[in-house]
Amino acid sequence: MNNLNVSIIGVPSDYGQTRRGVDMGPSAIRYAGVVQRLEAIGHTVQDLGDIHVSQDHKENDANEKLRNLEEIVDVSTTLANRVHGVLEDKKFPLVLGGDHSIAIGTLAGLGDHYENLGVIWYDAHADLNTDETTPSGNIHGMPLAVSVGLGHERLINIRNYVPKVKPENVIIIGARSVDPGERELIKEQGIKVYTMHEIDRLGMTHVMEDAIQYLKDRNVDGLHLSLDLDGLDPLYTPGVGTPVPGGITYRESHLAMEMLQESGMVTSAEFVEVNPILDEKNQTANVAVELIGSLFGETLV
Ligand code: B3U
Ligand code: MN
Ligand code: MN
Repeated sequence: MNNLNVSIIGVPSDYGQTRRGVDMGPSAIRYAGVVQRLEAIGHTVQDLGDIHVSQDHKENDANEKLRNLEEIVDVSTTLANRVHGVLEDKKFPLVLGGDHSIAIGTLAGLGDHYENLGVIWYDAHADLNTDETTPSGNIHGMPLAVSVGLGHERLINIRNYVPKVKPENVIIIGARSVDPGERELIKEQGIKVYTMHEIDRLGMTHVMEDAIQYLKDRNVDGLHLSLDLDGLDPLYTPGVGTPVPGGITYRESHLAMEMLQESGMVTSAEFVEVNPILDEKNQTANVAVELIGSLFGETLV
């Protein structure tokens, strides 16, 4: 494969949900050897360190439908500008979370670099809530809605353009916990979803072949992978805030990463929701690094 210049950005933010610990995700993934893993494949890696995230945790949750809105707007703006800078330097952005609310910033940094960005959202959840539909007020349940231009105006306007990605260029893989408002949005916005039903019925090979062909037919000129570790079954990735049983297996996930690698289409990626406090001996961060290996072209023989 082509050797890439990969720039790693850590985002130690847990403001998108209420369980502490996911802010330590970037450290856990580094400790699991992400830099060495990429270098062993032959890539050149620059770790840009973590972006600044205030650790104040003021009790300013007066807005129960959008917890920690101010902090998340701050983190997203900083991250978006950092990601944009990495693309301008012609490097591959690899973002390490943090909870999934950080995708608001990642996608805000990516979207205006491409004419027609595609997104694969690998997740047990659809992350398509808005402040009107959210059952929890947790912004980590909203980043995909925000990125297609739906939700609070402070969130959708990061870097001053809307939307970051067209809904018809988004594919969700692994969904098995979808709220009623999200279901409506999926239909209304024409978002493509492979739930666990399709993965079981068709097999991961078929799902990924279809997904890749769909994005090719749409002529995407960039492809972002947003991988929430809760997309996998909690057997393999127990260290996540909202585990949902009946998930994607370890092997299916490796296959999916390998097929994305083979497609040659992926131009940026993020791995989110690793919570070392809830984890077993850093297992979830280790799986993240193994999947990163497959995504970036590690081969066995
Ligand atoms: N859909 C629910 C739960 C949830 C979303 N993302 C995660 N959990 N990780 C919500 O709160 O929006
Ligand atoms: Mn998610
Ligand atoms: Mn999730």
